[in-house]
Amino acid sequence: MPPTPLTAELQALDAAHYLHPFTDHQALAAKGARVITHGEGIYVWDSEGQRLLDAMSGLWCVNVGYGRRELADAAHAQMLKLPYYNSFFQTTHEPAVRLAARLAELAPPVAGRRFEHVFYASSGSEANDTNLRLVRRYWDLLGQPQRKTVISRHNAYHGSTVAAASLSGMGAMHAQGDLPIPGIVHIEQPHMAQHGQPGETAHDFGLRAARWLEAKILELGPERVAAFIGEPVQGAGGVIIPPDSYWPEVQRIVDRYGILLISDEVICAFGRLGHWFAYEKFGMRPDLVTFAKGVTSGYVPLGGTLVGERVARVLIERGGEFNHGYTYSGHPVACAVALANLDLLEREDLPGRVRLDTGPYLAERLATLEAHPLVGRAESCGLVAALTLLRDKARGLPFPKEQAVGMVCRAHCFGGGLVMRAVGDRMIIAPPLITTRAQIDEMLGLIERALDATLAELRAKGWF
Ligand code: PXG
Repeated sequence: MPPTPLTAELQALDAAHYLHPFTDHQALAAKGARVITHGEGIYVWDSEGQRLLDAMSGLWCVNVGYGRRELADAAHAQMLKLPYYNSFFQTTHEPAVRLAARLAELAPPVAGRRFEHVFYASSGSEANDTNLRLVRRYWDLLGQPQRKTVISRHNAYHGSTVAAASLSGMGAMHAQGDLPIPGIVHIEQPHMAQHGQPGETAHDFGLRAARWLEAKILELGPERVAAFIGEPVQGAGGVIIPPDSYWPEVQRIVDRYGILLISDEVICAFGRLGHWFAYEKFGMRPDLVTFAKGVTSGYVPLGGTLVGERVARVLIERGGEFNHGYTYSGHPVACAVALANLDLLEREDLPGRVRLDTGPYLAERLATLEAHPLVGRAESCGLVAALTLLRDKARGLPFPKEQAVGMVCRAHCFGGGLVMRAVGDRMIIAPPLITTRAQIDEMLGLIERALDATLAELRAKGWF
């Protein structure tokens, strides 16, 4: 069927004028982008009238689901009252202040100390740029300016600005633009399927992976290392869930060498893993916590950093002016929407629901998919999950890369009314936190159908 006139018009204008993020523009123009028109609950609709169950919460962010009037009302009221004002020149405004105080209250204390301060940005990338500035400023103020290097991990995702892309461990990003910038180095990720040894337990692998950090610190010289940054669970890298032993051992190592720890919780915070903040779940004691996405459920852009007292005290008491900030730091509309969003998360106890009910239920249901001929492993943590597609489960053999089997499966997901993401051959979901058990069943049904269709296609091609 030819597309509707609206679809055709928007696709033509899109191809003519809109450079999409992370997109092969020529290939997309030839195909035509799917036009999403509206959303409600855990579903979105496209301009051809197809309903899609959005198992990716937009881009890991629509935690409270689509169509929440409370968030629209908060934005509307704030826009009429004070749509914009800055906090650069000794002024402030109520939404930014209230949100900072609210986040300070929500964030669990580490080692008996609360996170008392917040620095605002408008995205996760900007917040991680702020983090790089903050950690270097911190060590300068302590008279250790040689402590500049930040250690990150291969296959990490920390954003797409020059600093954030450098902190990220994505080779394809680094290859475009001469990255990483100096002073950012990477160690291997705690990905057992990739780096585990035969017979090694998950516990032992977690310890060994954490000790790659210690080896790197010793190689660089501890006096040159400013911070270590990591996502508690890697998201964009394919939902890499570290063994329980990993973060406590990382914590021991950063403590031993006095290095700052940055927990990048852009995906993991605000209930995604069943907690307000993921550092609580993993036994981390971070100095800085990056947030974005779920803080507003993506309704408006907002990001920032929770700044622990270790850094905040030095910055405040010794720092004088910190020459850093954004026009939209603490944007009043974004902060007002965040406050309304936190109200919803709290009122509906979405973190608790994920931790005690829907997270365990999803894990239980996903485990049944391990019986499917294509699914090697099903892994989940709260409401993020990954299914690894394998050519030969018994021998743990992957498909050849050039067959792009994840993309084959992804196409069947979309065709069947399900948004699921492919990272290589790992099929990823991160559904809205309002997803009910019945909707998890519905989602699993759609996943199973997509897997069956993928299997049929692979068999027809002689690839399975
Ligand atoms: N840190 C983490 C852990 C993220 O997941 C960012 C920082 C950057 O946030 P901004 O707001 O600048 O995009 C992210 C973003 C994907 C995908 O393909 C993931 C993200 C962004 C775009 C695509 O999974 N995460």
